[in-house]
Amino acid sequence: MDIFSFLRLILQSKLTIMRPKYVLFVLVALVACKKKQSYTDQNLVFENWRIYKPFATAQATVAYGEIKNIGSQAIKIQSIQCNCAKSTFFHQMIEENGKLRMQTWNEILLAPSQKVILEPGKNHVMLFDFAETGQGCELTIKAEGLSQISFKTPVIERE
Ligand SMILES: [Cu+2]
Repeated sequence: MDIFSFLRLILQSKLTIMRPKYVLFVLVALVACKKKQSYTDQNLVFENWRIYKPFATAQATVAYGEIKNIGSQAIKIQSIQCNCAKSTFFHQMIEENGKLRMQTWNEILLAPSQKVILEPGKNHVMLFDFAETGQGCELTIKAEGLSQISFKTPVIERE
């Protein structure tokens, strides 16, 4: 069933009072499903990863996304690399004397079902000497006891 016949079905349904809310809910859900990319490898799920292009004068930039452990054992993530950057680090925002500063996160320990979220203004991936290769950019994650994980990551223009 395509989106339009699905919407028509809802509009023709007898849920008269709920109808506008329901249609809106379905539309929001459809948009959300389309937007969220996901990559799974060896009990790790990577969702919504994206790299931002550096600002014109800068060579350092950031990437954000989520990592979830869907296995039954803890996973220790040891490093992240990017084929489009000379060096890449997980950075944690920590508060010190009332000031926020970045600190390298040497390892991320994820308990079963635990998720780490890297997002603007908070924890992030820092990419130094970023340059696109024309082949696209990939992030590569190393975790203890797992084989290396790589996935293509979209590069987004700054607004
Ligand atoms: Cu940073």
